[in-house]
Amino acid sequence: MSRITSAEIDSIYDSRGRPTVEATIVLESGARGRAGAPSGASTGAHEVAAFPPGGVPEAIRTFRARVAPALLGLDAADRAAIDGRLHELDGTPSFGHLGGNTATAVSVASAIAYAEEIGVPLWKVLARPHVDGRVFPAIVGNCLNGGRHAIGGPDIQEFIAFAESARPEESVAAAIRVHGLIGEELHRRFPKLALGRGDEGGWVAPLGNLEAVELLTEVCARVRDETHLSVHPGLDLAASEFFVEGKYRYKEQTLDPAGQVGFVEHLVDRFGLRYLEDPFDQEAFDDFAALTRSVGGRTLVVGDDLYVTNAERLAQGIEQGSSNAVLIKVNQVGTLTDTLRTVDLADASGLATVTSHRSGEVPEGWLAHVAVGTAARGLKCGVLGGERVAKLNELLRLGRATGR
Ligand code: 2PG
Ligand code: MG
Repeated sequence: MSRITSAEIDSIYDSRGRPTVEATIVLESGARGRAGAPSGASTGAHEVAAFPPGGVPEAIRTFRARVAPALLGLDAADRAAIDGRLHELDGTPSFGHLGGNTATAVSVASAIAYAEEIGVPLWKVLARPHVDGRVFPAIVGNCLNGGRHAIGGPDIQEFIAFAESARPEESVAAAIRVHGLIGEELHRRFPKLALGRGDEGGWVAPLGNLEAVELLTEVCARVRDETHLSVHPGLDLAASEFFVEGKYRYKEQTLDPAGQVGFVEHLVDRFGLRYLEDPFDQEAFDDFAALTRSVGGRTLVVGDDLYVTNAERLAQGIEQGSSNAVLIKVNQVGTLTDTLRTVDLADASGLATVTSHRSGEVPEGWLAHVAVGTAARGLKCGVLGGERVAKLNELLRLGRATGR
């Protein structure tokens, strides 16, 4: 038995310089796992709370007083027992007492410790029954930032290169190439401007929404020609962020929900988008369904704030036909057990899963193992910045381990 002999939590910083937590779990054998939890900016209304009301200090106090003693002696092989204990100790539906980030850090650190103890890579410990670790996700690489992740950029939050290859070396290189060429093009267009990068390492430039999609689309076509890979444009609109009093309020236009459906359909047709995340408000299951009916055969329609990795919300989306894909973020729902339950439901219903980072990240690579262990259709982890590259590099290592 892989008994937990020590459980600790401490404060670290995320890539935005905000405090978060990391957990260290040690087993009887001496095997140890450490994991930090990320934080979002455009958080969904139905996500679990990242921290209790008193923030990281309260999360740490509560952990030391009540959680650590209750984890000692548990078997790290029994994920359900560890994650179940976290829920019991929390006692709220939203990790309001312990904090979802504590739950994520402990859940992941325990899995890492167990993987080390039995001498296998983390992805194998997480692997769903049908997964052999040889299917690699497309890179969902955020190249231009807007919305809450950028100051002075477009309203749309993320302009994404969706790069596919059976070999991660190729898909990662293609996404990085798109990012680099967009930078070159921006320098050419704005020679006097000091360009910046947003929270997720994508460029920030004074572009309108359509100008930005146009630029992304041109560059994806260039990289497609160069590499002969499938490299297509995608967007995360994070539309809940600019849905105010029943209308989608862009700088250039204001649309009612029917207008927004039409606008997004137009974007898919005009730019050949292959990836479309959160094009509507987080409660708009019906509008998602209308869009999935019309363009779902040509593009991934992905629910992020809509589902918040929550199996009950996903079940509603499946019933209504709201999307053909779901974004998977561990700390939206708390534990790996909750996360994998949502993945299993998506798999059973034929929906694609896309494993995702948060805008405030930690420089760790475990997310790549979640993607490979669940045979995710995509890994959304940004393109540049140490905390993003950590995940891409880990994916490369996993690819090399299988000869890809
Ligand atoms: C999103 C994410 C990550 P945040 O909306 O998909 O890109 O942003 O972590 O701020 O919720
Ligand atoms: Mg999103």
